[in-house]
Amino acid sequence: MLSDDTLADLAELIKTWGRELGFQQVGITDTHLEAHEAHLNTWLDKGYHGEMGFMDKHGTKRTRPAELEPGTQRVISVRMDYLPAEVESTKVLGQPRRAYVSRYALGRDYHKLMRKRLAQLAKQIEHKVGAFGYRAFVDSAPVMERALAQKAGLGWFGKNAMLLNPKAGSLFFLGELYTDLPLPVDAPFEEEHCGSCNACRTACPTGAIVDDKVVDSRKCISYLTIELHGAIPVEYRRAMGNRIYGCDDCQLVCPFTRFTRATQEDDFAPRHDLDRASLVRLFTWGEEEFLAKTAGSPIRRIGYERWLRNIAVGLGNAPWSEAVEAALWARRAFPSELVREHVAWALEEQRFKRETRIATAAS
Ligand code: B12
Ligand code: SF4
Ligand code: SF4
Repeated sequence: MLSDDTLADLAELIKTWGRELGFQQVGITDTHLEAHEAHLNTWLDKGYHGEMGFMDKHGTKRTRPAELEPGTQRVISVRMDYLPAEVESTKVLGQPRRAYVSRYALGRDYHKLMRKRLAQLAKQIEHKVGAFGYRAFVDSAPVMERALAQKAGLGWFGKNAMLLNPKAGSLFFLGELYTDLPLPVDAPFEEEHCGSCNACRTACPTGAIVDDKVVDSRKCISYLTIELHGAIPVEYRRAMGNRIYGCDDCQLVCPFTRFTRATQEDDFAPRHDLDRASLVRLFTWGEEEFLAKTAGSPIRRIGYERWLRNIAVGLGNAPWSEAVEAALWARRAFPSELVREHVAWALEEQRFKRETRIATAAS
């Protein structure tokens, strides 16, 4: 049994070690998530999780940490900034011939990197107090990451549902170490700084923020481009613009995003010009090239078929050009029906723009 003084000293050390390991903030909380359990159930009952079966298949494990990892008494919550310093500006969003890849997905996958750091943190704790129970999580298990982070004092829930910190915005990942050590807890982050601002809700291209802090995934471009396996509903295709993997709009317009600090992780630096590449160039990648260039990247999980599906939508939304039409034509007989259908839609959009151009020039 560790004394209260030892646990208090350990909590301080954990925060120091966490920062040394590259986490910008570390907080500690208990496992009580009753209010969030009710909120999550309402969200699921409304079907806002869409096809993400993993969100409702674990019963109460998601909201009761000790059911997921027996013996858990506390959660150490961490956050890590991900915006690369050397990134082409987000003006790419306004350049419809280029592809917009969400800023979190430009470099190496964060899951492994953060879990490894959390494991290092656990080893340091073990070195100090001996064997103890723990398990590390980053986005991969039934864990209420934002709720735990808010309770651990890392930030508040913005109207865009993001966990926001007044000094750092929201462009950071969350991770956790569940532990059986009865560490002293931090004060939750109670203040909400959104005030009368509504910029994220107004800016969302598909109206996915259906209420303050509530996102209907089925309308969210992040879900449509990453989680959805089948066809992207036609009603959202134009609104997707050139966003081919994820979406950052509700964060980019947020006044707190100006406080974002560049990541310290070289691994998050953009690979293969993903922060500036043209849609046509990415659409010409063959499957082997796709697999080689997305090795170790979060993009890989959507696979080649959905990669082409997403870019086809972007090409349909691009201004007309011979190069765009030619790239689409080259894939019109692609073996996958999913890809063919999106290519056909995009060709129709391009044809319409070409004919409108000709008609305008003639009048
Ligand atoms: C499912 C999921 C999605 C879904 C649904 C998103 C959503 N808003 O629920 C989709 C695919 C749409 C998505 C998109 C994105 N995601 Co996501 N996603 C998750 C995941 C796996 C679960 C989230 C979840 O539990 N949702 C259910 C809702 C109900 O819970 P919640 O989002 O935590 O919402 C809290 C608030 O709504 C608040 N709240 C609001 N109203 C009320 C009312 C009451 C009464 C109470 C008590 C609470 C409350 O409490 C909720 C918790 O209870 C987490 C990882 C994890 N395991 O937690 C990552 C996570 C939330 N995603 C993340 C990211 C980065 C994104 C994207 C930015 C990616 C991108 N650029 O494309 C977008 C942002 C979209 C957005 N505005 O939310 C990060 C967020 C980091 C941060 N700073 O907040 C996480 C934490 C992953 C990680 N480890 O870093 N995501
Ligand atoms: S990520 Fe994009 S589509 Fe999803 S809620 Fe935010 S702005 Fe809307
Ligand atoms: S854009 Fe405004 S309302 Fe939305 S999360 Fe940021 S501060 Fe809050």
